[in-house]
Amino acid sequence: MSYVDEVLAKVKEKNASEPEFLQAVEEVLDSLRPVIEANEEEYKKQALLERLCEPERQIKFRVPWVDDNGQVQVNTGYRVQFNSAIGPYKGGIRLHPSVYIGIIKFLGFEQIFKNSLTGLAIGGGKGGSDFDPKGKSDMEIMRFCQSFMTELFRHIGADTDVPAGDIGTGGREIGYMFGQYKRLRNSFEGVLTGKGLAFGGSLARTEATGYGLLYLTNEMLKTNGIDIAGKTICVSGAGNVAIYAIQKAQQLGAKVVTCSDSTGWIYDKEGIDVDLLKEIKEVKRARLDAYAAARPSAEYHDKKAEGSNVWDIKCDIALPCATQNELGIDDAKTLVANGVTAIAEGANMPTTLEATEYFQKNGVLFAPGKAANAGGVATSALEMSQNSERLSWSFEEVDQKLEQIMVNIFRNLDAAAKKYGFEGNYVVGANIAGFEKVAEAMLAEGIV
Ligand code: NDP
Ligand code: 2IT
Repeated sequence: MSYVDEVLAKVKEKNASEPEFLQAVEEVLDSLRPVIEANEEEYKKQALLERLCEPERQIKFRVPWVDDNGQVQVNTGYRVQFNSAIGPYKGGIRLHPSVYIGIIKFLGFEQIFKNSLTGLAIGGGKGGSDFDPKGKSDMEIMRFCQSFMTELFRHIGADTDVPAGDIGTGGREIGYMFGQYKRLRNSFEGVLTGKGLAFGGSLARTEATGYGLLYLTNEMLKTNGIDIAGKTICVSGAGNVAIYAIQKAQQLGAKVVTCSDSTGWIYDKEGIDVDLLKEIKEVKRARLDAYAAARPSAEYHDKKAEGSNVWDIKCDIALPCATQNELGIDDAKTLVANGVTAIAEGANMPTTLEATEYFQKNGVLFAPGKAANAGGVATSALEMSQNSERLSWSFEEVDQKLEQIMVNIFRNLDAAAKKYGFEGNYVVGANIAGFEKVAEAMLAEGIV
């Protein structure tokens, strides 16, 4: 049995109840075969892959808080500090009822390679809670965030571990968490990213993941002789990533005709009105049916009632920007039958392994999330740089750096794929390009 298969078998046995983590590990280790085989003896002796798949530290804690009726509620908090070989742990905090250790581990594992791909000095981590922010008042959100930070603060720091946003955690939540951290530590430091502009946040961080997704997609298309202008795009999600992906796609001359949330989706034949979408999602925090009610060109579809989703709409480019495993094999078949030419993942692991393989077999360009959505964490690292030098850069300066980082990521993964004989396989390219620096650092730092 090869070293990769040996480790895969061990990881499966040890983490049998964590399917999302196993899915992420399987994709990465499978891609790494050519690199591992070239160094098999040394990597095996050093147990490099076993160490890579075992988090350096996992923290699980109680988060008690009081709701508006005076009732005490209890949630579970997590922080997985996965790998610090190339920099302090860095990664978001997810607040969603589906959160359990397997979700945080899959996200933390992906983050190791994503952060390495940015070319910046950030290690991999992720955190979260099974808390559901939907329907909660501002004060309930604040009390939850304060209680969450009352435990988390002792494990993080500007040079140790720097959390940020993810599903359910945006500017409001980061503000409350930052305030509580500062109070507990009596220290004003860059311990979180995605902060408000008044207290150390970076211009363009809000837009960064969505904009970065389009910068990388555009570079992938250009490399393959395709012009994004005039193309029809389907986006899923209606959160931070989706909104700014739609905005940048439109700036590049494409037409985005869909978006979705957990209950339903919109088909707008005239193209999504981003200002209206922002008003509904960022200001009113309402459901998407409000979008259709305000826009005659839009149709609202109820996901459960119809069993349909955005992937049923014919498009040239599909950008899944909601959540893991939201695009399965049936969706992939529909998209291919409708002539899709490119997929780029704004979300983390939104495409199942089977669907990914189907796209690749059918010649569809496929940019994996750890490369395509790295603009968010890259700009978080730029926020850390600004905090360290106590300066703020202009929007244009941050945006230009972001674009350059995304173009470099694409060129690096394209080159890595070619170097190992997998030209055009951007999944293999991204995993190898992300792995190389982490492996070099882990070997140089000894058995730790
Ligand atoms: P938001 O919370 O802002 O938005 C998430 C969107 O996805 C919402 O429209 C939400 O609908 C929908 N969604 C969430 N969970 C589910 C679910 N289980 N089923 C169906 N729809 C769902 O999160 P982000 O936009 O920040 O994150 C979206 C994705 O991008 C995630 O995979 C995240 O990990 C990834 N990502 C985020 C980055 C960032 O900087 N924020 C950076 C890199 C990746 P509803 O409102 O109804 O719940
Ligand atoms: O998945 C991700 O890369 C994020 N949620 C952003 C992490 C960060 O530290 O900005």
